[in-house]
Amino acid sequence: MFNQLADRFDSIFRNLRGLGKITDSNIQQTSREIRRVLLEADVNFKVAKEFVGRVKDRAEGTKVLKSVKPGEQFIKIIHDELVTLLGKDAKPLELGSKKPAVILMAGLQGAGKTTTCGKLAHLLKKQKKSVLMAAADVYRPAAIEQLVQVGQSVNVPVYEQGAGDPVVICQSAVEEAKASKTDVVILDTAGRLHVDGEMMTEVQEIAEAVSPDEILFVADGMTGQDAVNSAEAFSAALPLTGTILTKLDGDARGGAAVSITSVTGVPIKFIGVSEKSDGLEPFDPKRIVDRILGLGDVVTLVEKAQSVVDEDQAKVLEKKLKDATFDLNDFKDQLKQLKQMGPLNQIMGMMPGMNRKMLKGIDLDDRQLVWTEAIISSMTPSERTDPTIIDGSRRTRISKGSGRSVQEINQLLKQFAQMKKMMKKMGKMKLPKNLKNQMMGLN
Ligand SMILES: Nc1nc2c(ncn2[C@@H]2O[C@H](COP(=O)(O)OP(=O)(O)OP(=O)(O)O)[C@@H](O)[C@H]2O)c(=O)[nH]1
Ligand SMILES: [Mg+2]
Repeated sequence: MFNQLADRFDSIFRNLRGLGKITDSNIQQTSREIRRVLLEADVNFKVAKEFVGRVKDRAEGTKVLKSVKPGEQFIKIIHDELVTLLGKDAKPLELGSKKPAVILMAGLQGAGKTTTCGKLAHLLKKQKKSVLMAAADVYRPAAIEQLVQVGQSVNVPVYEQGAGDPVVICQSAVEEAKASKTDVVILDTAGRLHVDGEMMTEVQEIAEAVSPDEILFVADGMTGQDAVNSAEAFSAALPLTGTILTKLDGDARGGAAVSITSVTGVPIKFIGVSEKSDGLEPFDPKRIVDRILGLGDVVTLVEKAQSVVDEDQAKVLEKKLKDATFDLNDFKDQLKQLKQMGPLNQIMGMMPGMNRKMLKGIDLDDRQLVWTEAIISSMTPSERTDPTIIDGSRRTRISKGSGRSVQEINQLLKQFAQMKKMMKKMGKMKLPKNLKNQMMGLN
């Protein structure tokens, strides 16, 4: 997600970091580059132009400051403006106090409404809320069946009347939820190929009939500017409370995500990042910008780390790191924990200071974790404790024992050395101690 934007900003920032002072000419040059990067990512033309204008104004206005490194100051300006562009603060669902809360989903055909109903239901259930979904897409024969299946996969009931009147179906679903004291009703409506009058009228009628707490516009993030255009049409017809951009796991260039809030004034509340029921992430502008700008999504990483790291084990590890007795046994354990956190590329990419370029040198094939375990298991205890004693003949023996090539064993030993180095480096980073420890899996 946003890989292209991330790579391009990475190179702009590399130039900026070296700047001893900010001059008119480097403001001009950087502005031109940013504009090009945004347009290439399919960001709305007007949005890109205004963005660059604001960055330029601020950069010119802060030329005199001497206390911060000029280049970094410039980077901070770009960072802040991008956060503002994406909506500044995370906007969670607002479900009000009445029961049931009603969520209406609207959007074009194939945008991901039905899938997203299931994802939202899954999320709400995790928050201990009871959920009912209603099948108000009565036009496509398979639509009801699809929602029923989605419901089964997340263990949420589906209200349906077959091919009835969508407005009546929604009203009845809300009544049913009221009777059964259900917390939230999610209404899955029909999509059309293009924004058309009839469809708008129907969804408006539904909105009037059930006065939803949330009217969420679901847009296919892969469609770039089209998503922005249809969002404009929908927000003119309905009092939208939020947007959900789907399919950002694909090769979406990010343009829709960057433009949609400022064009429509409607905040992005969630993004869809997989087809699965847990593939929905709250949209937090600050986090996304940190990801795009390669500053590392520390918060996400910390959360992931927290969910898998065993505390007692971590304490032992902390001591070992302090005493410099961290060895290949611990390395094996660490790799196991990394494996639990998700694909390695993704995890490493979230670490501050670890941009994609740095990762290119390191092989992050997930299968390698299994092989690595095999190699370490073929070592003697003293070899694991002190890998420096592993000479040529020991390497040959380990290779035979593990069924992996000597070259791979060399690579592993190199990787281990790299990891030790990385930990040392992280130890020196200027981050709050508890945060740093969490990133290193220490608490
Ligand atoms: N990769 C990926 N696929 C998604 C995501 N969200 C939805 N999809 C896929 O997009 C396709 C369409 O999704 P639906 O949920 O059926 O879309 P819809 O808006 O309900 O479509 P209609 O009911 O025809 O209007 C399905 O194949 C989904 O699996 C996502 O976040 N990532
Ligand atoms: Mg659908």
